[in-house]
Amino acid sequence: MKRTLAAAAVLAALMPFAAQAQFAKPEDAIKYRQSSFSLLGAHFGRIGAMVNGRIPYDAKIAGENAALVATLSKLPGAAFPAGSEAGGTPPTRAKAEIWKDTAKFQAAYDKMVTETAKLPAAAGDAGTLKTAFGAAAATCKACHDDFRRD
Ligand code: ASC
Repeated sequence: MKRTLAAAAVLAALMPFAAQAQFAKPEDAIKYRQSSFSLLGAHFGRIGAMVNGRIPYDAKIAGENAALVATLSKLPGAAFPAGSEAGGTPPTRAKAEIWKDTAKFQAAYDKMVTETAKLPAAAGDAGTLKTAFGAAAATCKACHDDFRRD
């Protein structure tokens, strides 16, 4: 058991980009990324509601949601293995461009991770949070425009 764990730790350290190996089937990857985007959107949306005045600003709640967003943003990126594009089941809005221009997709994704990572530090001040939220939302939109079907 101990040896298995040690071997797993070594493998994990050596293969930081092997996360997609966790998906036995394309549909598992699709479900994983859709679930993580759904949670990401839910917590990002709570910050959005605050900075857009739909609910009162609360630094503690903003901070909690920002921390979740910063963590959740890191999840879906590893869940776009080849073969998980649209056309199979479950339905996905992922465009073929993701696999045609992987570098562009990765760069757009990385921008989102970078901007959402700034939210926790920004959450303590309503004005700062609004600016950081806007920058992060722009990275969401950029990726949706290029890589997600309507
Ligand atoms: C959100 C959310 C997104 C982004 C995007 C920004 O609140 O869930 O996906 O903002 O709509 O344009």
